[in-house]
Formats: sequence, structure tokens, C-alpha cells
Amino acid sequence: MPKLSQEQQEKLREIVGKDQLLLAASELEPYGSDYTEDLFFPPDAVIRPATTEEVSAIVRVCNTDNIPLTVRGAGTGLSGACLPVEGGVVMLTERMNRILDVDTKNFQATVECGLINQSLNDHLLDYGLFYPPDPASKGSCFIGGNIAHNSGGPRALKYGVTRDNVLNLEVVLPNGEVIWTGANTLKNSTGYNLTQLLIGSEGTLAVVTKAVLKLLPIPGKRLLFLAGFSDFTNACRAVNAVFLAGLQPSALELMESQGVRISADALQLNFPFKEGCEAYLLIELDGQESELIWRDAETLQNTLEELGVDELLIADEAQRQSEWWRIRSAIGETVKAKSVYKEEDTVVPRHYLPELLSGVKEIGERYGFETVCYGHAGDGNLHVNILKGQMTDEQWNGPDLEEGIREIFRLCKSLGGTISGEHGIGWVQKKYMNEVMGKAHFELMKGIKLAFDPKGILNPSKIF
Ligand code: LAC
Ligand code: ZN
Repeated sequence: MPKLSQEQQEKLREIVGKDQLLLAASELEPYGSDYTEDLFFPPDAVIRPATTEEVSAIVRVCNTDNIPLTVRGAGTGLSGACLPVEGGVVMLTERMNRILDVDTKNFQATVECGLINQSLNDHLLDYGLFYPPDPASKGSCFIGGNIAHNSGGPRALKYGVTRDNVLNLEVVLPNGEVIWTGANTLKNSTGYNLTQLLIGSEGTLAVVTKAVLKLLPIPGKRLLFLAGFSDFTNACRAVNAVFLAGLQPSALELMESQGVRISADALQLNFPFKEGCEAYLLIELDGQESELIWRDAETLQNTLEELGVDELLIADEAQRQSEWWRIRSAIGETVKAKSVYKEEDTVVPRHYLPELLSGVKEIGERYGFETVCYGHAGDGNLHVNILKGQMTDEQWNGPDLEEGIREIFRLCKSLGGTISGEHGIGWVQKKYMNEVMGKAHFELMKGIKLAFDPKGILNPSKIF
């Protein structure tokens, strides 16, 4: 792809003004990478629109001139979806970050796509409401990026992923037309559901500019439990037992000790490590009635004791809860600070979590790679961080490691799962898509892509 011509630069500059079009190599460099591994694909230009009208005009220029256009939120993605692997223009949504409306009568908020997830929840505190999806990167990730990846987070267990919490989207189609995909209703049975199709489409079909989101009242009470297990398979077994006991936790996370140690050390936070514990479960119960939650707490305690928990601690006060959550949320980032890693986002029906985790360890031993595992165990969603450690670049990018990862994904498939729970496919996982999809499936997806984006300008070379 040649760099943009003078004329193309001029057309783009006219839309946003000269300060909002970046062309110098030094300014473009930061947009060549995101949180994924150690990838680098710098764009030819970066553009920062402030309105849907500007987005539409930019899309029209790119579509007319066949310029690849990749939308980027906060760049916290873990599949390389926002990287312009074919060059072209990266469009930043950071200036489109307004909360346009909080409808307290219908429990809805209308927001622009460049809004930070946590900023929305900070704003909603005054109304006693919250928007449930809570990715680990919630302090920086954008609602638009969450929509692009169908992001989850710990509380997706009880409240659903992004998909379950978005009612309607304003999107710019590749020909520049602007549509709303649905209605601001809890039910909608009106033709194909384009809202749901666009959620998780990683910016390959249309550019999301605004979203109407579902809100809920903030639970009056939250209790957080930390359960240490000397055997990680037992920890995994305990996960499903919690549900079979009739409980519905708001989060149920698994953390291998090694990851907890790295995160707690990096954050300089105290964590009640128990000698010999291989894994910890972090379990949250929430609700409006304190009494009911304490009753559930008793059931939880009995269940975990039967499963051979080594240590069970309860955090009732907000500060301790927040410390444990901070340690959990920072595992990905702090492990990466120690070693570049490939993060596989495995997911299986949760009863098969013990088979998945022991299978990952066995495959790692056979192929000679080390893993740190953690994640949303209640959803059967296990993040597998494969550490680069002492591997050479050839080994890291070589066929052996790829085959090992393929085995992990085959295991997921054989257990009824798939290759990404919440991080998407983007650039790094697309070579593994054939493990879970056959030709007919691909053809259908390609047909959808063609219907939306006949010239293939939006985020080319992603997903499949
Ligand atoms: C997490 C991110 C990596 O759960 O999804 O920490
Ligand atoms: Zn996660």
C-alpha cells in the first residue's frame, strides 16, 4: 500500500482540521502497537474525528480511494485487532467521549464510542446505577472497543458480556451512510439483529459511533471470598460445584499463584499467600439484601470445604475487596512486564475447566513452554499466558509453538469450547480459526463482510 497522496492528505485534513491529522513517523509510531504481544504495524496516517459527520466523511474518502481504515479505541486489545496490518489510516475515537444521556426512567445511557468504560460508571454513581461489563482494562478501555470485541470481565458471569448490555448502535457504514441498528427497547424482533452482528465484529463491518447501553441499580452489598487450593485441579472442580450448590456469584475468578505473586509484588500490595497454594479462587456475591448474601456465604463455605479448600478468607470492607480486585485485574499487565507473552483466551463449558487447565499444562510440558493461567473460571473462560521467557525469536515465532497453541485450541474444541471467549480474533488468532470453523462457515462470514464492505476497506486482514 503506497503512502497517502498529497491530495488524499488534503481531503482528510479538510474534514478534521490540520491538528487532527497526524503524518509524521514519530507521531504514527505509538499506533503501530497495542497490548498484544510485541507487534508493530505503524499506520500511514492517524486521524482524530470529533463527530459522526466527520467519521462519515473520512469513511467516504477511504472507500472512494481504497484506503484501508482501522478504528482504534484505547489500544488495550489483546488480539491486535486495532493494528493497521495493511497500512492506511488509523482513526482514533478518543475525541468522541461524551455521555449524551442518562435515562433514569428506562435505565439506559447513550454514549459516544470513545468514552472510557470506568468514566461511565463514575458518572453513574450519582444515579445509583451501573453499566455491568467490567474488563480488566476498564480504567482505560473505550466502550467502542468493548463493543468491537464483545468484551466481558469478571461480572459478565452474572450480568452478561457487552452483547447482553447493548440495546442499540449508531454506526457509519463503509459507504458513509449512518444508521441506528435497532431500537432502545429490551425486546426487539424486527428483522435481522444487526446490533448483535456488529458487536464483536472488530471494526470489520462498520464504524460504531454511539451506543445505547443497559444500566442496572448498583447492588447494595458485595462480599468477596478468597479461596486458596493446594491443587489447582481441585480449585477448578470447586468452580462448578459452586453453581451446582445453587449459588449465582457475581464473579468467580481463578488465579494461579505465580500470577498473583507477580501482580501483588508489582503493585506492592499485601496478599494473604498461603504456603503451598497453587491456585486461588476469587468469588463475589452481591445483592440488595445483606442477610440473603450472608446465607449464601454459608452455603459457599460448606461447598468449598467439601472440595478441599485450604484457606478461605472473606473481605467485607471495600478497601480489602478493592485490593484483591486490583491484584486480579493487573495479572495480565504485570506478567507482561516480566516477559512478552501470547495470551490465549480459551473457553469451555465450565464443568470441563479441570480438563482444560491440566491439558494446557501437559501440552506446555510437551512443547517446552511455561504458562501462567487465570481468568473468568465461572464462565469457563481461562486466559493462558504463554511466556516468551528465554525463547529465541525463532522459537517464539516458529512452527513448534504454533503447533502447541493449536493443540490447546483443539482441546478446547473437543471439550465443547472455542478459541476466544472475550478477546476476539483480530490478527493473532486468525490462523487458528480453521480449528473451529469449516468452509461453509467461512463462506457465510465472507458473504456478510462483502455485503457491508464490498471494497474491503474496514480493518482488512482481520478475523478470517
Ligand atoms: C483479564 C483480561 C486479560 O481478564 O481479559 O485480565
Ligand atoms: Zn479477561
